[in-house]
Amino acid sequence: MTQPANVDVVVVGAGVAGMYAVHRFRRDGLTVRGFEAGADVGGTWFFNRYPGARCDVESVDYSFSFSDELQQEWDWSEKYATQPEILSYLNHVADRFDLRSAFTFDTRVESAIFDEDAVEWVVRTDAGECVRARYCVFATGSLSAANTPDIPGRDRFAGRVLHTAAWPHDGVDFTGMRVGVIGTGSSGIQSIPMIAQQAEHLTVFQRTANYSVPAGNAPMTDEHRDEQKAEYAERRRLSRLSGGGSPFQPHPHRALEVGEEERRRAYEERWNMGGVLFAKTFPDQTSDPAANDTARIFVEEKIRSMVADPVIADRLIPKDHPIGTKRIVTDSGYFPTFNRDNVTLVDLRETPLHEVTESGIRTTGEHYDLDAIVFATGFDALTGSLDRIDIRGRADRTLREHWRGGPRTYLGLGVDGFPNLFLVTGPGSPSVLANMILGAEDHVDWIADAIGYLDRHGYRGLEARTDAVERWQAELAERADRTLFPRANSWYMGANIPGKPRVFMLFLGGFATYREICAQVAESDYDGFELVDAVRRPRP
Ligand code: NA7
Repeated sequence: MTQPANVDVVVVGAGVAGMYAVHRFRRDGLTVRGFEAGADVGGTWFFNRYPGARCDVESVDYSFSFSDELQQEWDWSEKYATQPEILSYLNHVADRFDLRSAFTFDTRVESAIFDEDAVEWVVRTDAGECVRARYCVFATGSLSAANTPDIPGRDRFAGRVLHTAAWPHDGVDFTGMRVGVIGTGSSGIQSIPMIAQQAEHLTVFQRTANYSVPAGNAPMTDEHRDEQKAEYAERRRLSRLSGGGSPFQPHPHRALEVGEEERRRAYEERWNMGGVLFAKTFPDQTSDPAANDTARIFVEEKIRSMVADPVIADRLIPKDHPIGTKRIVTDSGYFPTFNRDNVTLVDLRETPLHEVTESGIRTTGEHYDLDAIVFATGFDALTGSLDRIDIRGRADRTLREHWRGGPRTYLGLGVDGFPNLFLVTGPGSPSVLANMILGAEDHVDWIADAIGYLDRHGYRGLEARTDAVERWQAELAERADRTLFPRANSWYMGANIPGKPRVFMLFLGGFATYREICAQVAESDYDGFELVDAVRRPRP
């Protein structure tokens, strides 16, 4: 079927955000075209198929809330869903709401250029198609532009080279192979135990040790599932009142307001709940260095108890960032993996990476013979996927140029000089610091409501005002400066990509506060946005 070349909205990306965007815009009677580089829906979950890939938010929370029928009919099999299960869920959603018909797959958007006279976005793809739209919504994901570091000799290696974020669809059999994994973020830490079980030998190249908490994963019993489904509405309500978009609140007291025994009990409880939630045991854990230290000491003890060799344990204990200021990884058997005879840990702080050779990796210490190298080296987060598209706003100004000093947004939703362009869960929003599905739903709903408002009032669009962007950027910085987050060389800070401006890119005030701010802006007739009016005079 021929797709229209003129629509109300173009949606870029068919991950969770783009999928919901198509659904919601269509429901509002808007015409939509979607473009997706992958061959099907799923975004992150389509590409990141490495062994052990799993969400670090409980499956029951990391799922769409917009349809209660969908919530009730889908059965999660585990507390934390694996990548294949999440992808089959997203496929189910795509089928159920006929989302694929709006998307053109295997197609990258190459440019999006604002036509000031027509007040339209002109979107061009790598297939040579050109579509005009009143609004352009970038649902391009926070972690979708994979980062492969430029290690000398990278292309010389004769064995297999893999990146966790572009994993082959038919899987990889490491049996009998000597495998090297570079990187110990979530992707490395999740895949290392699985690869170790299969490979003849695994060498882990660690630049920065990372905090990781066992998932405490478990199969979902029928009884537990029924209970969760019966309480879904309440669970969602609590999630929306929380800091992280899941129905959990930190301890009511600050870490040092309680005695040693209570503090230990609280940490133990969170440790047993599993995963990333450990970072929010106490409300001041990532803002007060003394509180942070109590969490650090607790986790260090845990790591030492899991790793037999004290020298290896010491290498695995992070030294250079406060706990929680890089995302705590949710793992399945990571630390005990280093007790295996077929696993070697190479600390790149002691012996830095020197080069990739035809037959392996050479550090300043020695050469490691390898049959496969796995890059688990992360992403050009938050801005990378947008940077790769030629986006031009008023006066032909590129977004790349506009963001040269770091991303600048209003609410993480709009950009000054780029009318009718919306970002979903991008820089300036809580993004990955909160439940990404609920966050994406909120953003899409906010955008759809805004379009509805503009249409009802005869406006042709809206544009973030520069003063509002500056106020928002100042607010992000002030909130970050009250915490320990800027101390870490994290991807939140852009610190993992050489040359990227060092700016804390996210809103740290929590999910509930952020939702409230966005709602207030909408209620105040989009305060901070200029309304573009072809029919009436501009708003004073
Ligand atoms: P991350 O968390 O960015 O981890 C990437 C890892 O790769 C990290 O350990 C990096 O070390 C390491 N890395 C990156 N470049 C190099 C070079 N040049 N040499 C050695 N090691 C390197 O990405 P993930 O994919 O694991 O996880 C991203 C998010 O996805 C995660 O937080 C969850 O939200 C889901 P570094 O720490 O920079 O020293």
